[in-house]
Amino acid sequence: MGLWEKLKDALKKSRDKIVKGFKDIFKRREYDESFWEDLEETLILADVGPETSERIVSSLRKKLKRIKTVDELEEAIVQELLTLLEENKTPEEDNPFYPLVKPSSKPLVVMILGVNGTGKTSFSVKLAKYYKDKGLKPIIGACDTYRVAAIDQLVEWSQRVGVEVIKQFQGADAAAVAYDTVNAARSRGYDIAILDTAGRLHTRDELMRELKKMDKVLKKLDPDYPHEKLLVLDGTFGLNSLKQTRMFHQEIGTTGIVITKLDTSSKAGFVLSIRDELKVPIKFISIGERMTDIQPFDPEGFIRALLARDEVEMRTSA
Ligand SMILES: Nc1nc2c(ncn2[C@@H]2O[C@H](COP(=O)(O)OP(=O)(O)OP(=O)(O)O)[C@@H](O)[C@H]2O)c(=O)[nH]1
Ligand SMILES: [Mg+2]
Repeated sequence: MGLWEKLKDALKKSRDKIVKGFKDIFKRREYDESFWEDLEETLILADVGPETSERIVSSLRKKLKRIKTVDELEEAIVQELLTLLEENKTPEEDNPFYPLVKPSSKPLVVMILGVNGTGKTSFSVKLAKYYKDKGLKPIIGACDTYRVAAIDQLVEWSQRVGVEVIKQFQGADAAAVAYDTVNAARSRGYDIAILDTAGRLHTRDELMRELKKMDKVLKKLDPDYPHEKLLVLDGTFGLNSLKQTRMFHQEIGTTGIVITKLDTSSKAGFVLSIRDELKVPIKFISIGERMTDIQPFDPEGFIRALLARDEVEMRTSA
């Protein structure tokens, strides 16, 4: 299966929800008030969020005078949604780390953040495998020292894809593990250091303190560290992720978003709101449990896969 088929397959649940509403809308002959209401409702039902949905609809209304056919309408919707996801449209040819930034010197230091269970550890390993397959040398730091099983789980998954892990004992200082990992990466010529962090400590404040400390300790090695702070969001939560997103964004800062579990989510529409809300680019999506199930986020592919109507449906509705 190619990337496009895999993506289309993964977004099936979300697509079913959104396309059902669109099918009725596309049959309309008149763009009257109820048409716009139904379009807005379809977007809201697909978890796009009320504010973003309203913005999309009001912008489309202004442009509609020029739309004559259903195909034109559909294309206008695609274009409208794309403007919301403007960032990282074209791969940068000279950046082997794309869609992450290219560091001025090796290694690229990446902190993986997010609340518990969103998929941070599996994403860390998937990311390492992704770059390893591209010929780069990744190393992972086991900075979730809080849970007993966390280190073992990371080590086991990493062994499966042949990536080295830097670890200490359970209860060790997470910032010290981060420091060790990046130091090892520097002295041994690794291209990318991925730091898997805890999603939960005794309290939320403690978690934020730990992550801030890690950030500070890394900056002592190099003020540019960490180059990326990727916030991992569970795609099955949909709009409910917004609150935690804001919290991490305000307290720690984020350079990019990762959305996981899109294969089991029916709420992929929330991706549009997240981008609209935070103005932070979505960099990767995860669409399955296998270690190869990640893709750099491609806005156009994503929108088209989300809205794709089957050939048969297109013919019968025409
Ligand atoms: N279907 C599916 N499952 C996923 C995906 N990403 C992660 N998972 C599963 O989600 C569960 C939690 O993943 P972890 O990587 O352990 O999440 P975490 O954020 O590290 O969790 P904590 O360390 O407890 O905070 C695991 O069973 C993963 O296999 C995905 O894209 N699709
Ligand atoms: Mg974990």
